[in-house]
Amino acid sequence: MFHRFRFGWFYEISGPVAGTGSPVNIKHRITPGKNPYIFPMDECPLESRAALLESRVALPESRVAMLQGCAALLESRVPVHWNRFFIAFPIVACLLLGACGERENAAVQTPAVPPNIIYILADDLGYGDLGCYGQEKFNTPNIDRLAQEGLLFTQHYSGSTVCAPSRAALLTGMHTGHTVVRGNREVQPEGQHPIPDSTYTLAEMFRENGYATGAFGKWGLGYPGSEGDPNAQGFDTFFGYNCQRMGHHYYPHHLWYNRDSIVLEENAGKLKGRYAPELIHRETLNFIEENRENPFFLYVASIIPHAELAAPEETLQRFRGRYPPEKPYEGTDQGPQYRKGPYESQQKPRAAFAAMISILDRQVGEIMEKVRELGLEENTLIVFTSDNGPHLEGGADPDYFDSNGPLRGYKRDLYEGGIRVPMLARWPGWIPPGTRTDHISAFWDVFPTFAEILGVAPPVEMDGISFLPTLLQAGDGQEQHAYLYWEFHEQGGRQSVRKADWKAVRYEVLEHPDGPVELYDLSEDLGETQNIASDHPEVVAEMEKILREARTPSAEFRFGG
Ligand SMILES: [Ca+2]
Ligand SMILES: [Ca+2]
Repeated sequence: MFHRFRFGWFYEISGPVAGTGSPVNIKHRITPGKNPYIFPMDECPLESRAALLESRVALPESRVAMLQGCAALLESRVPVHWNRFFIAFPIVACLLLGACGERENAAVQTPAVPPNIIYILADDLGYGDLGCYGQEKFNTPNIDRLAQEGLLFTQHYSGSTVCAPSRAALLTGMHTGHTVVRGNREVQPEGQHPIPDSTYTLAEMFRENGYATGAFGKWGLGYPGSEGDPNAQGFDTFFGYNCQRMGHHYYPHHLWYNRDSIVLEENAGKLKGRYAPELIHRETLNFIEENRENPFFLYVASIIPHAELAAPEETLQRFRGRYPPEKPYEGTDQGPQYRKGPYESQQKPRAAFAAMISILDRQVGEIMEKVRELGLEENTLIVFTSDNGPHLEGGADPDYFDSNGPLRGYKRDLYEGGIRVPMLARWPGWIPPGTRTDHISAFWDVFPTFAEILGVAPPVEMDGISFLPTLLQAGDGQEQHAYLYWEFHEQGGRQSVRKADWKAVRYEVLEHPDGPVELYDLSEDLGETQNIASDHPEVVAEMEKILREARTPSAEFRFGG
């Protein structure tokens, strides 16, 4: 007789193993949802000697009973295999009983112990800005190591071509035709338009499943204290810039720790004593350290390499003179707007850009090292990506660095260069090292992917499709998108759709909602150089239909009045 339990909490049990007297001390994180733990409770005496030592919450009766059963089971087993038993049993039971939930793809196995997830998001890092994606003017050895030890995506897309909507797509699992925040919308004096309380976020899912949740870096989805601020949307801990406009400044006058404004005296006035990315990074490492014993979701939203282009002198000097001729950038170095949005001057923008990426690369290396040092490597999925294509601001010279690689366009474009981004995923033992995939995926797929890893079904409908089968290289179980859709409300309004290898782009949407559509065949023309719309009227008609139907109207972000 089998009993089934569904839960998701961390606990620790210890006690002597029956027949041997050897002590066991087991830290075990119960997998929630999909992989139900099934124990032959009838065989387990409830008066187990094992004790529940630690739990993150007060456990209901049923869970205590389960834990006792679980501990009793331990006592009745040969000690050496207990860990294998715990890892293998749920998967086997899941397959035997068809208990993997409603997912069609029941073949994908996930670990019994829920992994930590570290999602590192660079800001405006282009498809060509990493060594493993072809960058030749500077090196990114640590980030490249994620590729060597994991999986490289060649066709991953950001949520949008600018910050806020891209992150909204990430955190809601919805593309910009459905998600609430579809553009950068400022709120004065500090912050952006909030995602509503009713929005179910990725962080809320993790928290509901017993994870510690931390966001470090740049937020941009709700001004401090609003219903959209990180603490209101599922993050236990936030440290960094609430406001993405304030994130233009690498020596800010203050940062936010949850809802407290932290004044940085070292940066008072025009002082540059504290480079914020380093301060935020230190807190990021602390978060990993503090949560070593329990599952955590860590969202590292770096502000690098977004403008302003600024790096501490000791790093900058390593790159100074390497990229002549430098064209100095003249910014705002005083006055009422100083450090309130406009970028500061930079004499060596190319060197500064390369220096900043070297800082990001080192920080990624230190995160990997921290995970290794704490023995969490095999139980931690690390994802690295960027929120949109390379920018042209603050003196940046993306053509010089070939920051968009073979793609057309930059940040704010809906050509590939604005939205196709690097993505790397490392998870030792689960993701085969040194692999690549051409699977077409986007930010709104991340939520359902992580949900599948947790074995839960989020309570809201999403546009995303889990790419877990691709991550685990689980045969042909990967479902494909019918299409991907983006809309962008600045610069006259823009829309685009990708369907298989077809790419349609429409600009000037605000003035001409039914204006002409450009059509490209990415299999032949990755750089989107030949508009072949006139050769394929039937494809154009199909794409126009998608551009009409992929979106719901938004009061905040309108097209065509
Ligand atoms: Ca960005
Ligand atoms: Ca919410």
